Amino acid sequence: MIVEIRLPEISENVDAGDVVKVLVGAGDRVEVDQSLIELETEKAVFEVPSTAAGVISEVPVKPGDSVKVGDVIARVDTEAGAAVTAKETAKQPAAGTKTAQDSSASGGAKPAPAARPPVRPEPVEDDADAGTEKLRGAVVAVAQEQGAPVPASPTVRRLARELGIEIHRVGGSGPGGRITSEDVHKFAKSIISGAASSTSTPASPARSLPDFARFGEFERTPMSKVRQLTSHNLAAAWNTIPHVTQHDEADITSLDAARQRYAARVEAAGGKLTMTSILVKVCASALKKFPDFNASIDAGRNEIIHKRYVNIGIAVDTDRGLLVPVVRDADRKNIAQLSADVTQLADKARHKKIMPDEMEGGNFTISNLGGIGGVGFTPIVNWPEVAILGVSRASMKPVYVAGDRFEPRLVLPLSLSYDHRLIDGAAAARFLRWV
Ligand code: CAO
Repeated sequence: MIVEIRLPEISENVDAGDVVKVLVGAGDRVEVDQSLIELETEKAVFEVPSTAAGVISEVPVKPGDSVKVGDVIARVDTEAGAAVTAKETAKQPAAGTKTAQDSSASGGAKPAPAARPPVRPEPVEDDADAGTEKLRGAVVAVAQEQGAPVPASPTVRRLARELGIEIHRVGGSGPGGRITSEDVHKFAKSIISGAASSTSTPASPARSLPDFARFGEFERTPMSKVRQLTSHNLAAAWNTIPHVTQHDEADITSLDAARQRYAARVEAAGGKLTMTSILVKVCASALKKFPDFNASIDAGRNEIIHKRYVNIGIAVDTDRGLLVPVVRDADRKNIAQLSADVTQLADKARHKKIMPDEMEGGNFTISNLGGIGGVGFTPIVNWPEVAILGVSRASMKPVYVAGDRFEPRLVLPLSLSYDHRLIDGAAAARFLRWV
């Protein structure tokens, strides 16, 4: 039986992407969950897994192709291999089975999300819809991590774009702060009447560039979608959040000795005991003690959202750029579990195995550049979070202890950037002293 693997729903506002790489070819044997293609959307780059096992009979896409939700990205012959463990959904109809999606596709229209569940050709062990949901939540999450998300439908976003309005600036009056067309129109009127400025905070102001050819040779390279989004979101965060960075130092001499003492034990549990994982533990406690750091601002409603869970994002340097996977429930895990989480998440991020939903829902971020070097930096708050801890390289320093004595101590530089709308300088200094 030939099973068509279609691009699952990705997220509310993302319905297409570009194929970056094709990871399988005709004749390859694939298992369920094995990656088929690498896809780049405007939110993230990730691998799309197979939902059926068997032998690839055809891959109708190639790098550079634009694919839409519902498009076939591979055909798998589930009978060509011995053990077949297909887990199919309406999105992968059995041969000869017509689904609502087929009909709409043959009519040239975009498959409607509503067509998702109706046909299950075979009993399923696992739920591929769950995978779809995972992917969908995930990409939304990446957007959130990177500062993009506003609750608005594509139509409302389009309207805002057409009117030249930065949608982040529009307050939502709908349920849960959702932005309606009326909100956008009201905002447009307030601009006309002078009550608000138009596009506000352009992420990348379109200033004309000099003619570089006058000065020497150069080449132009297209920005990847992830880089475009990172650029947009960091600029948006920088332009909308009043940032202050508090610097401090921590004497980690005894802590580092303990780290080395327990390293082997933690390694046996599957993780690497590093300053990052120790800081996740410390910051999880700090976030419980200082709840304003575990919060978000809902500017449209003049409310502060205090979260009762503690999820901490870890900035990971990858060859695709900066990714921020999230350690969940960091306050409920011991140091060995946290070390395993950090090791696994960083590894997945570097090897393109991280799913978008593993990068969503962070409340606070740690960015450790100490493995590379440096004495301090000013990280940008990862909206909608309100604080981020930058960590630089620990070094031996002469520290004054008592009398006329100085001792060589291992000192770790810490830089806490925070959203001054919610956090006052004194609170930041206390938080960092506590850490
Ligand atoms: N001071 C001194 N040494 C440090 C250190 C610090 N602050 N942090 C890490 N190190 C050391 C580690 O102990 C390790 O040493 P050994 O190899 O001798 O064991 C080495 O540097 C490499 O550490 P690591 O990178 O393997 O592990 P980690 O848990 O400390 O860091 C991660 C994990 C994912 C945070 C890191 O690899 C990374 O990607 N950092 C870059 C983050 C980034 O790009 N931030 C900028 C974002 S913009 O704000």
